[in-house]
Amino acid sequence: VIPGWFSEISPMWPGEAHSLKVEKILFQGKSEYQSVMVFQSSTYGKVLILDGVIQLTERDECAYQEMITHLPLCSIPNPKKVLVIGGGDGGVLREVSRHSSIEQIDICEIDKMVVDVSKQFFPDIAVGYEDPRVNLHIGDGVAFLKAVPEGTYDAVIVDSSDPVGPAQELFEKPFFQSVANALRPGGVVCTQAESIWLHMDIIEGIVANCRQIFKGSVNYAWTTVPTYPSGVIGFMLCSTEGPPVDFKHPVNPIDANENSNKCKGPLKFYNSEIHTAAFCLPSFAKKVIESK
Ligand code: AAT
Repeated sequence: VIPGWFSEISPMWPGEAHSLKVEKILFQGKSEYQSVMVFQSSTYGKVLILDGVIQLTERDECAYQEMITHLPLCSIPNPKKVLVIGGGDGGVLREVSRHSSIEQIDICEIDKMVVDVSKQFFPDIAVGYEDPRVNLHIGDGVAFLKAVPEGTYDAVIVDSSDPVGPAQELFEKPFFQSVANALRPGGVVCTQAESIWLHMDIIEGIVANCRQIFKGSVNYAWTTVPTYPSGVIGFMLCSTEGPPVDFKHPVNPIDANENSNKCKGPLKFYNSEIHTAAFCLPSFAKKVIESK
């Protein structure tokens, strides 16, 4: 541990730890579920940490929040009802709200402290809560989904932390089954699905479960996020049986200018070219994911 630096040390990425220089610690707290910290870094803006793991930085959050949101929502025509699991910071809400077809945005975040801390320290991210279409539920995403009537949502976005701690069940088969039930025929899900450099074993398990549960398409995409472990993170994108979804060719493109306004600012990362490119996999990952 280097004095004055934050190092992200975890058994989930043994033998390596990305570090950021700390200018000032702004918040430290302990919720019912996890430890919560916010600090000002020298080069990535403010940083949100849960249980010692980086959830977002102001500088690179766009690469994650825009991709986890627009990969699913630009892949289907006219999305109207969306559910976000996790994502208490509000960044995914900010991105969902760029889509004018959306009528209802439900979010289920387990930890109210994440919501409060985001509103206090990350106004450009928590701006997502200002959209009147948003309904916030504080609770466990697993329980919330079990109670959702069949066929409710066009899209479910699972912006979850890593599978140790409160998010563990969000990576398990029964959870994916509840997601499938909550979606309309031809509805889509996009879940945080870890790094091809670090977690091929976890990804293999997710892909195997999803191929059994989602009878439409099952795809893996990825993006670069410099402050996430190994600098990349992936997404599992699946559709339920029904109108076919070709994730690689977005049918509902989002116009960067049309969707920028004073509060939200323009898209910084996502465009239709990077959408299609995100599904190209390195050979080692392609081999494992396509064989499942
Ligand atoms: N958008 C920032 C990135 C995140 S946040 C993940 C969120 O999921 C956290 O706010 C956490 O409190 C919430 N969460 C965890 N478990 C549950 C649950 N069971 N139900 C609802 N919400 C939950 C993800 C960062 C990825 C980090 C990669 N190393």
